[in-house]
Amino acid sequence: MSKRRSGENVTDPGETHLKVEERETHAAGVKAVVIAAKHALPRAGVVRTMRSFLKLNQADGFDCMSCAWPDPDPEHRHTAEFCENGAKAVAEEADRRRADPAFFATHTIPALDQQSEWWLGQQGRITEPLVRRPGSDHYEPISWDAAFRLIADELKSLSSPDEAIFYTSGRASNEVAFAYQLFSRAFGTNNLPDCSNMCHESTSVALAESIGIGKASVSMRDVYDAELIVIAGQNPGTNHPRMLSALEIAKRRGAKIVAINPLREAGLINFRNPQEVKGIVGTGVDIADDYLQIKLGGDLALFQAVGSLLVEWDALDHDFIDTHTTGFADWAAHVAQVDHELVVEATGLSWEQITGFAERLRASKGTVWCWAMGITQHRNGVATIKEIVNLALAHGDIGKRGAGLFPVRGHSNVQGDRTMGIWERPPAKFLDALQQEFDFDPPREHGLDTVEAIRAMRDDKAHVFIGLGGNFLQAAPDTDITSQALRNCRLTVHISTKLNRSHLHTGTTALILPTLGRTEKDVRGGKEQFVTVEDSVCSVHASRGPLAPASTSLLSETAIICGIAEATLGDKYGIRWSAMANDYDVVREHISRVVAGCEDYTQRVDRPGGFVMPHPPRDSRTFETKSGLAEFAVSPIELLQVPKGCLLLQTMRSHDQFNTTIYGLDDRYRGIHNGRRVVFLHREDIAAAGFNNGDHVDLIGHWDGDEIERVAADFRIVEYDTPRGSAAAYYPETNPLVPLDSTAVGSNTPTSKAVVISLRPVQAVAPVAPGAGRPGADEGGQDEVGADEGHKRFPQPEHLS
Ligand SMILES: Nc1nc2c(c(=O)[nH]1)N[C@H]1C(S)=C(S)[C@@H](COP(=O)(O)OP(=O)(O)OC[C@H]3O[C@@H](n4cnc5c(=O)[nH]c(N)nc54)[C@H](O)[C@@H]3O)O[C@H]1N2
Ligand SMILES: Nc1nc2c(c(=O)[nH]1)N[C@H]1C(S)=C(S)[C@@H](COP(=O)(O)OP(=O)(O)OC[C@H]3O[C@@H](n4cnc5c(=O)[nH]c(N)nc54)[C@H](O)[C@@H]3O)O[C@H]1N2
Ligand code: SF4
Ligand SMILES: [Mo]
Repeated sequence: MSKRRSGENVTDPGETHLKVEERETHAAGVKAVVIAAKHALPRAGVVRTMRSFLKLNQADGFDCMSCAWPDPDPEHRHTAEFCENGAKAVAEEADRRRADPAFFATHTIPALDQQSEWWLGQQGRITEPLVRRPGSDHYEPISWDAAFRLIADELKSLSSPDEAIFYTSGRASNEVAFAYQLFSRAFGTNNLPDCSNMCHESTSVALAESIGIGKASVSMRDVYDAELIVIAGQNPGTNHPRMLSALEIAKRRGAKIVAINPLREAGLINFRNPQEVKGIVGTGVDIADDYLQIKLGGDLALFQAVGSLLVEWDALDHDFIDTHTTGFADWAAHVAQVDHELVVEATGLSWEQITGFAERLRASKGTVWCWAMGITQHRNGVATIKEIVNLALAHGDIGKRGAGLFPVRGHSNVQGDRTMGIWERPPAKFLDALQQEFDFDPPREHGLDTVEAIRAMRDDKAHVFIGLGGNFLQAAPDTDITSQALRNCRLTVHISTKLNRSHLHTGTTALILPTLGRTEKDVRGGKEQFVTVEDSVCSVHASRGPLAPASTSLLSETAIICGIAEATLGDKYGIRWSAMANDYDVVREHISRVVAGCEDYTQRVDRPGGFVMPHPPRDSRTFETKSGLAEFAVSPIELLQVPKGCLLLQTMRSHDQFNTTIYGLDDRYRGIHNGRRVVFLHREDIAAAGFNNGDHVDLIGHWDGDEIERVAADFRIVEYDTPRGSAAAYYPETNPLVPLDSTAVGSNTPTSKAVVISLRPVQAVAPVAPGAGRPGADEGGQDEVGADEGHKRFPQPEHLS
């Protein structure tokens, strides 16, 4: 087996011609439209492209499966109500290419594992259920019935239901999510980890404790009407592109915007709306009025400093504080003690910048707070979000027009999946309702989250892994450990649309169950079915795919889950699995009786625009917390101790990817073309480490919790406008560096935005383990030989915490 390093990835044609240009200072514009068409037409063809684009995000069409940004009201929608990245997501799914059984007969699993993640996705839609039998190095076709029986047999052979893991990625519809959690609990476990554990879990935990519900307290109207919008740790130009249209409206109505981000992201600088003449011929609209280029992980300190000023100036909503909150006095006393020097050191901002931000808050009568992964994926993520809540409470910015908390969710239905019970720590009320409806005792003990599930599989405590969508191996931290964990299983099952690396690091037996996507017509029981989803502002609506399925053998996700459940449980508890599989109204009837806020679900979701879930703080300023009031929280500021010679690395998305799905090799807003293995660094950090712009380096991860040397090999240095000490590179190539045990306090979310690394010259010989993003990731295949060789213990820098 060759020992090619992953930086020399011969399968990505452009990668060897990596080009670094000036970064762009505006987002979207005409280029976005051209690029959307360039992606869609060759993959999906003209007819499928037109047919799908005309139905994308329309009231009678399908919900964009990319991000969870909400749609405008039905009467305010354009004919083209989508963005460049929504178009790329549709094109990726509407792909005319096919990874059929002949493809899998030609390519062995080890050979496929030598290809890049991008290449795997380019092989097209999977058309038939496939099995990898013990000892085989091929996937081969299997019938649906045989696949369901195989899963049932493995599940029934476990000594405890808790030895099974039921993972969910946030694209799953409400219907399948409900059926899946029902199956897991009827089987006997709450082991329902999901992508949320790696994503907005810090938000869910912090908001539940502070305001009694883990969701956004705003509507789109609030965004339009805000006087001030704070956008912290979010890159909407790439990850929620239509948010820019909403910001444009708010700006034209006079809103001010403060961006808090280590990087000057194009979408936060200027936006040219391709749907308006002004956006095509004009200079667009400037987005951020103030841009605070904060150091990684400095937000908690910043928000506490701002809090101290609001208290000092008495810029407070005393009515709101007195009527609706508790803990104000303790918080005010705490922030009054904030150490200015510590704040300046933690944030890298000047006191003037911090005061300027506080003045904007003081002046604003309605502030909307937006945040995403730059806040949640830190050790102090939960505390930071509670600090955002503190500021909103101090200013009475909850349950008021033009104001509120707006965690902008990632996957299009990640929020809905939680509402439907995909949660390893389900609330007792939910389980009570489930018990009432189905007449069985659901397990009450908490299940495993993503990080705990990896440990359980690694340590031989869990033996079956089922993934409802997603790409667990590449999304999870510590790629090598996750690979080992999956390989330890007796059975791994992936319900997927397209090939990804999780299919290639298999248990003893493995299944790929191909499914219909959102773009596709779903006919069951002679009736065209629809599914439902919930967006970031709690709006629930229907989605109907317009295209013919990629293969006649595909089943919908709901049919697959009900099929597995029926094979495993038969008619235990009298749950009518086939009735649910054949008519999703049956699932919705159950939902309407089990999920609070979903009464009369079937009728209400099928109206144009659907309905909005209840949210007590937003609707009536009521707070279902322990105290019955909104709770101020007191959190100490912990300075991240980065050892000398080390940097903090954030792992983020390029403009040409959706999570682990790589659409292409460009990140044009950041000036990167034809490659992904780049590390963005401050000029002085490059020099201090003894390198030059353009040099190639290995990234070495440091974590003193264990003995592994973590390496991501061969990254090109790109000098970039980022604060000193704060580096950036793309996920998932850098996931081998993210330590499994380094997680946010309170939410257990991997700290993907604060990985301690150092740089070293690219080493000529680096024996490698399989797993994308690893040194030689795309090359190791299933060659176990390389797995541990050469992983010498790297001397741990002092004071590493
Ligand atoms: N096209 C596209 N759309 C997507 C996705 C995708 O991959 N592609 N993924 C979807 C998913 S699942 C999610 S969760 C969202 C993710 O959406 P984002 O959260 O926007 O995603 P990231 O690329 O991780 O970007 C994090 C941003 O936070 C900044 N940041 C990092 N650390 C810090 C910090 O310490 N403080 C502050 N203030 N800022 C920081 C980074 O510079 C970057 O701008 O997008 C969703 N939408
Ligand atoms: N280092 C680092 N790691 C991260 C992050 C980070 O910022 N940095 N972000 C984290 C975040 S926010 C998230 S949400 C997770 C994402 O983790 P996941 O949700 O597990 O990963 P995705 O890449 O979104 O999943 C892509 C796969 O989903 C399958 N798929 C696509 N459409 C469908 C469908 O309609 N149905 C089914 N059944 N399958 C489908 C395809 O096979 C595709 O390969 O990653 C996390 N990991
Ligand atoms: S903003 Fe998000 S949901 Fe809307 S079209 Fe773009 S990718 Fe799709
Ligand atoms: Mo996410």
